Amino acid sequence: MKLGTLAACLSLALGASAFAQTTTLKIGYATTKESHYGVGSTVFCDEVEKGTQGRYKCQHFPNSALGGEREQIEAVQLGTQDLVNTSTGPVGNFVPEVKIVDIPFLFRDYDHARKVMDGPIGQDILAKFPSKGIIALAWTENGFRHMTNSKRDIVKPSDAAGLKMRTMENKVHMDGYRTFGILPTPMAFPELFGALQQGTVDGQENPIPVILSAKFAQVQNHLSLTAHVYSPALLLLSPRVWNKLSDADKKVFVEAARKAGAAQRKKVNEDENNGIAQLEKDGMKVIRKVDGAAFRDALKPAYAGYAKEFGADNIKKISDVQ
Ligand code: EAX
Repeated sequence: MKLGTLAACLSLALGASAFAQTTTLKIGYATTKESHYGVGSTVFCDEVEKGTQGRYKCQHFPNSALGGEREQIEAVQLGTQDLVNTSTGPVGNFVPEVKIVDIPFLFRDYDHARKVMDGPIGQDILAKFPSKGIIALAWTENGFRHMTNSKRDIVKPSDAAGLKMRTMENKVHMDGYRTFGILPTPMAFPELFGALQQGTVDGQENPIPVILSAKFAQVQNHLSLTAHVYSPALLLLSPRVWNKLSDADKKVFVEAARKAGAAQRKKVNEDENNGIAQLEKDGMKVIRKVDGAAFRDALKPAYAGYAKEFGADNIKKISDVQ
């Protein structure tokens, strides 16, 4: 064997191992590593590491360590952060096509919501991201949102009326919640616990997995299972990373994100099934029988606005999914 050939063989053999670089990706999310976001993110990272033979791995930044969701999305867009597993809360400000899935009482239940996200409507929304400088790998999940507060039981909208409630920085939510009589106060999630503790706001609304992992029972004693809006989530990747991936690696990332979404949804289910009893033990009074019809009824004026903004036919297309 000629020396040159030998060298070529050697570098080929070594190229896959010793000379292969490991890229560490920064992934951020709002809640703990044990929470639904942590579970989904861990599955994503494990699958990517396995599927790229260790060429890519992650460093986790749970508990909003890299900032609020809006800041993290901006960082992903800029490329200073690689990944964020985020609710859609602030996403509509970046990709307006997302806003339609933030409409209150749009989804009947988890089956309906997941079917829409996984079907053509949800997948078409994911396809809108690249033109805004963000890669949406897959839908994950935050869950149906419920109201908590420190003042009183909420059974119907008139009970919620006058309460100062922290909302996400999301106009679709705020427009809807105003019809319940709530005074919406938009705020980034990292500031929320302190605001509840200090009484800057009376209440907030979030899915059970967030209420649990953020330990809101320490600062809120009323929980109403209003399920007034589905809160989808997304695994977003910086184009700076995406554009460097081979086609095979791109497939690995997308497949890993789908598995992450499935695992995250499973954790949401578990928390919905077991978490409410836990919150009761932690001292919350739970209102299970909420007057859903009254909330839907109150929302009607907001729906007129939604129909104007998003098209009544587009909303109907989502409601009609069986
Ligand atoms: O994504 O901001 C919120 O209330 C979100 O639901 C939470 O941070 C998880």
